[in-house]
Amino acid sequence: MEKSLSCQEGRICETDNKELVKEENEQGKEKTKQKHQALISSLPKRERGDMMQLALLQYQGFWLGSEPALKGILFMQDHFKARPTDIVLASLPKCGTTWLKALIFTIINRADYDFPTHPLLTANPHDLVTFLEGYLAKHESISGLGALPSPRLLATHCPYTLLPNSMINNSGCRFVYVCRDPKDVVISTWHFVNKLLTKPRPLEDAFEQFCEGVSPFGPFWDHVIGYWRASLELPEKMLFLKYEDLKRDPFVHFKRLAEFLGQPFTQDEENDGMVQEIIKLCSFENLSNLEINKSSSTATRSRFKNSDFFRKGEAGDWEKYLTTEMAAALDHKIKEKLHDSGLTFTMPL
Ligand code: PAP
Repeated sequence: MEKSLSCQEGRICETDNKELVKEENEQGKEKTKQKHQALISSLPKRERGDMMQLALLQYQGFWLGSEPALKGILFMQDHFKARPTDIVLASLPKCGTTWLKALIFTIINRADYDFPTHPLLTANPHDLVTFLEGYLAKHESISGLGALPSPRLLATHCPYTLLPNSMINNSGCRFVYVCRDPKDVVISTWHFVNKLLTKPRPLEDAFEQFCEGVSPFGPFWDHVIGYWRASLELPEKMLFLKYEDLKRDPFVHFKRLAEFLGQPFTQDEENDGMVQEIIKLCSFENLSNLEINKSSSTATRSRFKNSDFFRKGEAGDWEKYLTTEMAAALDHKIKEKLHDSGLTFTMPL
C-alpha cells in the first residue's frame, strides 16, 4: 500500500486551513523577530568546544541546544496549536529519538505500508517525523504544520515546563517520552558534537559540564523529571519510556507503546509476527546498514550526516569511556537530584 510522504513536508491541506489564520502579518513577524533577537542576546551562554554555533543558551532554567532551537521554542510558545489527535515524541538529545521516530511512525502507519517497500528503507527517521523547534526556527511559520493531516506525529526536545499551553491543556494530545542512562547520554553527545568540531573536545570537559547541568536542553535531571511527574499525574496522556527497557525487552514495550497510541496489536497481528517485523525493521542493525543511513546528509539537516545518528546503539557503552570514579560521581548526582521522584537509572542490563 502506498501513501504520499509529502504530508510531512508541508503540503497544504484544506481541512486544516483554519489554523493558517493564526499567522502574524509581515510587520508582526518582524517585531517578533526583533523581540526574540533582543532576548537571545541577553541570555547566559556556554560554549562547547571550538564551534560558536554549538553554544548553549540558558532560558528559564534550561540550556537550550543552540540559538535556532530557542527561536523555534519561542515561536512554538507563541503560535503552536495542538490538536487532540497529535502524538508528540519528546526526548533529550541522544536518548533514543531516532529509534522512537522510526518505531512510532511504523506503528501508527502500519496499515498503510508493507515491509518490503516501507518508507524507512529509503528515508532517515528524522525525515519522516517533523522536529517542531527545528521546523519553526527554519520556517518561522506554522502553516506547514497546519497542513499536516491528523494524526500528526511531531517531535520535540522542549522541556515540559516550556511547552505551549495548548499541548499541556489539550486533553487529547499525547506524549511519548524516551530517556536513557545519563552516562550513555554523555558519551553519545560527546561523540556527536565532536563530529562538528575542528578539534575534538576533551571528554573530561564535556563530562564536567554535563554534571553541572549544562547539556543540550538540560539539566538532564530537570528535563526528565518534568516529563516523569507529568506521566505519573496523567498516565493516559504521557508514556514514559527508558531506552534500556526497550533494548532489553522490545516485544513487551513495543506492545505497550502501540496500546498507548490507541493502536494495540491484534491477536492476528501478533500471530502473523507483526511485532517481530517491527522490531527488526526499526533495529539499530537494520537501520544503520541501510544505504540511506550510511552517509547521506539531507537538506533539512545539512550539518549532520544520516550516519551520525547511528553510532553503537547499545546500553552501557559508557563503560569504555568513563572511569569508575566518573560513573560513580554522575550516578550520585542523579540519585541526589531525582531522590524523591521514584525515577531511577540503575537498571540491570
Ligand atoms: P537525536 O536526539 O540527536 O536525534 P538520538 O536518536 O536520541 O539522537 O540518539 C542517538 C543514539 O541512539 C545513538 O546512540 P550511541 O551514540 O550510544 O550509539 C544511536 O546509535 C542510537 N540509535 C539510533 N538508532 C537506534 C536504533 N534503531 N536502536 C537503538 N539505538 C539507536
